[in-house]
Amino acid sequence: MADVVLTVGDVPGYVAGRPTLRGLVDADTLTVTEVGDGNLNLVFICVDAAGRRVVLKQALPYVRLVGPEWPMTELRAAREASALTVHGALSEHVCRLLDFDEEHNVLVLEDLSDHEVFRSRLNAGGAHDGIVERLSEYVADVAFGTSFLGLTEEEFRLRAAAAANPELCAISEALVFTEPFLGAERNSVRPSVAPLLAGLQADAAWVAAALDMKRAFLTRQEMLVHGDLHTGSVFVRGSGDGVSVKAFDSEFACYAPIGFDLGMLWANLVFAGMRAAVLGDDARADALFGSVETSWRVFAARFTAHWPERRDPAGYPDVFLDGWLTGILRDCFGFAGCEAARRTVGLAKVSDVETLDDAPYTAAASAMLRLSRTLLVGRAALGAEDVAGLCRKALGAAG
Ligand code: SR1
Ligand code: MG
Repeated sequence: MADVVLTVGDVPGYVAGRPTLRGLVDADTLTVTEVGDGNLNLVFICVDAAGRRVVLKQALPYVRLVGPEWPMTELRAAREASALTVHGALSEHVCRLLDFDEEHNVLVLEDLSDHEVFRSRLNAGGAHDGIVERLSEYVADVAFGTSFLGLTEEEFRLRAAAAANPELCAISEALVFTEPFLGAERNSVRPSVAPLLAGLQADAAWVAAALDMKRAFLTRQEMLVHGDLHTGSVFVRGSGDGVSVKAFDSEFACYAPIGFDLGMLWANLVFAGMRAAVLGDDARADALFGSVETSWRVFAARFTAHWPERRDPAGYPDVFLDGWLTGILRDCFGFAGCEAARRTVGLAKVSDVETLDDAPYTAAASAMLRLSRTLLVGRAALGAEDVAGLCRKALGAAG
């Protein structure tokens, strides 16, 4: 069955032939639905007559969003399985991996059908309290646990080398750090935003700052990042104290700067805030803009709580932590600035803004581009408490 791409009809036979899946679901009574709406993979939800459920995710040999003309290694399934295992050991806020079939690049995952995708909830105006906090704890736990101070130095180097993910990182290098800034055929914005984009692409400070973040992404290995921690990569159920939060889709995982995941998340929270703002819900917009400051506060507190666990306490006195956190925050802003631009301009956009009518689209997309410049160029001088005001300023600025 090597090189087989599963279809809905194949799945019961596949499950029946896999001893590791016995007891999870009954292959003879399985109802299978393909639900993959992401950019890369096939995803099957499987339910048996007793109501037991699992999810199968298969990596295709190409990028689904584009088609077979963009081949892509199926090894990404193994890399995702590995990241889910490492992250799952460090945090409860991770989708559980039940089985991995290396031969066919199939992950078997816990079914989270009683959850919803965070972005879908945000677009519908739903609650976000408690979610940003848990995600920020997840990033802090994984950041410290996979860092050079959470592991021995030798283990750190071995883990970083084993997590190399060059093909998927090449997607990020192109789509997150290069194309929005230097221009590419795959870019697009509506005509109302084109002059602003052209002006930015002619702005050497903006372009150079993005390329500096690309250099950081390529050359600085600090933690095993999720690699694509936008609001479409998070399942949520409930809110506040009773919330369940599960990050999924970690096929872009690699060793990269700690600020990468938080920066991605922050930009996507701001996209949701911009949507609320241009639809006239100012209180919701301000709460979402303010969630960036909350995220930093929770992350920094949690990361600091891990500090006493570090290997070699004498070698790294407390003053080191202060400098490390300062650098992480600066990176967060830089990566958020890249994500703000690339999800507005590049191949993989966000429904928060793309589903808007022209007038609100223009306001939100323009604001994200202006904010991108502020975050990237000004990143060394910003504090997390500045972000909400900067979002408002980006919305208010004309032209
Ligand atoms: C070709 S894949 C496009 C994007 O989808 C994923 O979610 C990543 O964000 C990637 O950049
Ligand atoms: Mg994804």
